[in-house]
Amino acid sequence: TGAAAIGKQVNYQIIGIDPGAGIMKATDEAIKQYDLSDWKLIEGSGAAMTAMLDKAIKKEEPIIITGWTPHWMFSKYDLKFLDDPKKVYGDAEEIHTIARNGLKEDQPVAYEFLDRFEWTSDEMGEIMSAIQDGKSPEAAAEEWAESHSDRVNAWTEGLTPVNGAALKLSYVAWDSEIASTNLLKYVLESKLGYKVTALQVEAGPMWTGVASGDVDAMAAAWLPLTHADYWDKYKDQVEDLGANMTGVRTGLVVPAYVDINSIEDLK
Ligand code: PBE
Repeated sequence: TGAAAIGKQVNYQIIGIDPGAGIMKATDEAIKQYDLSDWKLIEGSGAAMTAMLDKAIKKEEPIIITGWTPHWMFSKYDLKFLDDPKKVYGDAEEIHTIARNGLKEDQPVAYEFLDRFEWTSDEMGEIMSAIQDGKSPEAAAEEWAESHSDRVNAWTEGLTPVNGAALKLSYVAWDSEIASTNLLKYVLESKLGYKVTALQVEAGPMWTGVASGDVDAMAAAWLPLTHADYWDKYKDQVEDLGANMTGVRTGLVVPAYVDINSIEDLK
């Protein structure tokens, strides 16, 4: 392989995910800024993308995907981000927790817990890998919470459980968000007395749900860049509870055996 050959080998296709994901908009922008007009971004889903990645790696074929960390694929496979000298995929991204306006007054216990919640990529990675190894998301979240009670206690300390109040969270079926949302649901239910509905939706409805007040909160806002469009549109109708994780990253990702190192090499 090599810079000149890679386009032909992968049919000038970048394997994307669901169209509402911020990484898809960023990749459209990368195609413009790096002058990659021969290239096509293929829509699909996180699950379809990882299935194609697995297939390519088994055959040692080249593939280019839209990828991000934290993600279990980086522990399962030897992968690399392509350099992004123009910083189209941003720099220091964070995952924020976003609440509906009024949650603080209506559900102060859930609000305080969500406000305190923050963890690390490695911690999220433990839940993601357990799910990848065949555990249900619910069981993986429970097992993590029960074996990290020091962490869970720090988020719930001093909060008085409620008596079965309903709470709605929204999320997208990205592996990272499946892990975080199931953990929040487990802690809210088992430690704080809520009855939680976790609504799996597309990225747009995830944001509009919280903005309209139909949904109480979500923990899947990638900022400042990845979800900048959504943030700009809804920032006055939601409350940002700050980062629940720092040092996250998005970009174009290839198996380590693919012989290019920069998005510029796709030209
Ligand atoms: N992601 C994972 C999302 C945010 C979480 C990077 C695929 C995106 O909107 O691109």
